[in-house]
Amino acid sequence: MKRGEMSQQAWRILVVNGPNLNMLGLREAHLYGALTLEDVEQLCRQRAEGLGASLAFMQSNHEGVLVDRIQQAREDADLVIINPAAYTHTSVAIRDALLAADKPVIEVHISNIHKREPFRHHSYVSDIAVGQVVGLGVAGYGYAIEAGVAYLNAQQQD
Ligand code: CA2
Repeated sequence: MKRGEMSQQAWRILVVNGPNLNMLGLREAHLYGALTLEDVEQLCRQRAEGLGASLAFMQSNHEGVLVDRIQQAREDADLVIINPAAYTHTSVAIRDALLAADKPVIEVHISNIHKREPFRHHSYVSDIAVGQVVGLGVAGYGYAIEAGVAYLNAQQQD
């Protein structure tokens, strides 16, 4: 039996959040909505649970901490969902960690980065990701979990 199948080991999803996302729901609600990061974690847990997947959820304001956790995904995750926040547009280190982890990646942005300032249009992650969910609010995390599990199930058929 394989991962993701009933009564077998669940797919292991890691959700990574970058700097300042701990402020969700506390400020800038016009851009990022009224839900807190705790609410987002709850949403992700419910969605993952509904799909029979396990979930690890983290946030850090520190690039090295994010790099360390992403590297660990090589051992303890099947899929990485990441909102690198401002590091999206600056961090070769996070890109390299994702490549080193060697797991499928889905990139999430709460706001539509393509509609915002030009410096937000480039992502160091998008060309190494399976796909991107942008501009759909925090619901995008749930969509990413659904799409990620569908992707893993489809890969397993090959
Ligand atoms: O839209 C997204 O999800 C972003 O990744 C959010 C980042 C931004 O730098 C990216 O360009 C797009 C910013 C996260 C900051 O989150 C805050 C939330 C509430 C209050 C202040 C900041």
